[in-house]
Amino acid sequence: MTKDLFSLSDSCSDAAAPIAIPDGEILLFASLFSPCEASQLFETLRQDIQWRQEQITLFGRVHKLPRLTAWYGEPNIRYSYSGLTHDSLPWIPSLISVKERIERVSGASFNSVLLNRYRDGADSMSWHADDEPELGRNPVIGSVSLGQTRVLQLKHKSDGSQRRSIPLAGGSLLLMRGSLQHHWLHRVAKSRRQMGERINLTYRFIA
Ligand SMILES: O=C(O)CCC(=O)C(=O)O
Ligand SMILES: [Mn+2]
Repeated sequence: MTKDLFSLSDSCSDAAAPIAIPDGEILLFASLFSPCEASQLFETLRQDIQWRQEQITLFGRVHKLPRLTAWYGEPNIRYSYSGLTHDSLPWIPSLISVKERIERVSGASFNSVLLNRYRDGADSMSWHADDEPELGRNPVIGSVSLGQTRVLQLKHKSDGSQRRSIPLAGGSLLLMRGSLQHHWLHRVAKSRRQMGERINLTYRFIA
């Protein structure tokens, strides 16, 4: 009986709920990390990651990116996002632990991670798809959230009636795969509500 209860709670943390969506696949592991693990990880990453305030130039004007970012992974991996190109910083143990956990439940392999730190509700990420050529045709993106719950919004590129909103709580893993990046855009919108800090990690495989 006790053993059954233990295996029940194990399978709970690894339990994935598919989100019904055409033209792509999304799986949500609502609590892949326990509240204790998630809050330890949040503090560790807040301290140990080399967070950067990037700037982008739009129509000749320089803007601060509305969040802090960092890029880690295996050596010699270059990645471009928001018009910025970076070499990865070397893995640190906490990032490797998370990578191994999500590789185990997803069956996918990752060699790099983009980190985003949303300091409050004014920080955001605008509509985009993770469709850079170096990610390959149907990339698997493993998105781990820590801290404040924020809503990931999705909209279909050609069918305006198709929209989804997925609250991403601390400790969750969202897996995006199949043709999703081809057909859908996603964003984290600003919020006027009082919001605490959130860290999101998107693990990727760069060819
Ligand atoms: O913060 C999030 O949940 C989304 C992050 C994201 O879309 C990205 O890093 O490409
Ligand atoms: Mn994205």
